[in-house]
Amino acid sequence: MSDPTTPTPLVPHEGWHVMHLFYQVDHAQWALFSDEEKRHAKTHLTELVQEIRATADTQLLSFSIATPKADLGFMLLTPDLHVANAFEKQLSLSLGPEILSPVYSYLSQTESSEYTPTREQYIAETLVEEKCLTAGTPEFDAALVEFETRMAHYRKYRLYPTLPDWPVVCFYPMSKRRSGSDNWYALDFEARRTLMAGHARVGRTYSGRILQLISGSTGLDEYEWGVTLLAKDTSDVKAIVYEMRFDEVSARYADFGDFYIGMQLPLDLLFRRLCL
Ligand code: 76R
Repeated sequence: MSDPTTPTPLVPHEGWHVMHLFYQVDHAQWALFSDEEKRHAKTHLTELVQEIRATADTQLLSFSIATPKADLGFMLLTPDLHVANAFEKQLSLSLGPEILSPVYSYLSQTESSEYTPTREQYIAETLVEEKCLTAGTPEFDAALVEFETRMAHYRKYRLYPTLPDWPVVCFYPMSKRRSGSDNWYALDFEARRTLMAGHARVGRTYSGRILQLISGSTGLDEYEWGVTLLAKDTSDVKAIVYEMRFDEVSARYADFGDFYIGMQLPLDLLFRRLCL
């Protein structure tokens, strides 16, 4: 028998739900609070954040947003959409009614890529054609083991990432274009795979400087993917987005939404930054 007070979990068959939440602080309402009420509100939000971070398979990044597009941002990753939804409603109300107003939000899911090279492709295209290795040699076998290990790690990261506390968080939504001769969805799989290999080649040159999480949102939100880039230096964000614009996948086929730049901060610093 299902319990009517606890809905059946809405957990994707693979991956997690991802919510990006951006709020503005209503300082006029906040100013009406007594010092005691302000302290109480901040303690309440702090406890809620601790509760969310203590939930299994759940991550919550908190950041201050640069420019008045928004003040405060959260990125929530958790398997069950009911849990994400409950936390999101609680976060919105956490400082008291009318203090945090949502200005932008985005719902997506972690996903594995349909363009990940298969073992057969890697053998034929990389080991044999590119590296001229012969099957059965120790070099060939070592390269294959390295590939399998890297892929296992990669598949796990795309679906179940652990996001680091790198200070810069860049978020923007994007779609692949469907316009006249620039229709990504009218290309056959091999053409898309070749183009995506070029995209990944550019991306890999930012290894160690940019950590990207591409979460899928087709049918879930306005665009088709949420792009989250973590960095230690804003110049790397600027450089990768610029360089990718020249890559055919972005130059011909990408449409973008609004960009948000946040700085991850622990809550006490975040409260001070937001003048709360
Ligand atoms: O994930 C991987 O490392 C495998 C290769 C790869 C895929 C499949 C990859 C690599 N990406 C993939 C998929 Mn990407 N990516 C973006 C953007 O601003 C822009 O122009 C585009 C936004 C950036 C900055 C970026 C960075 N990527 C995708 C998809 C899904 C496409 C689909 O399924 O049709 C999108 C929308 C997308 C967009 N990408 C990388 C990067 C970086 C830095 C890498 C290298 C990661 C690494 O190997 O270290």
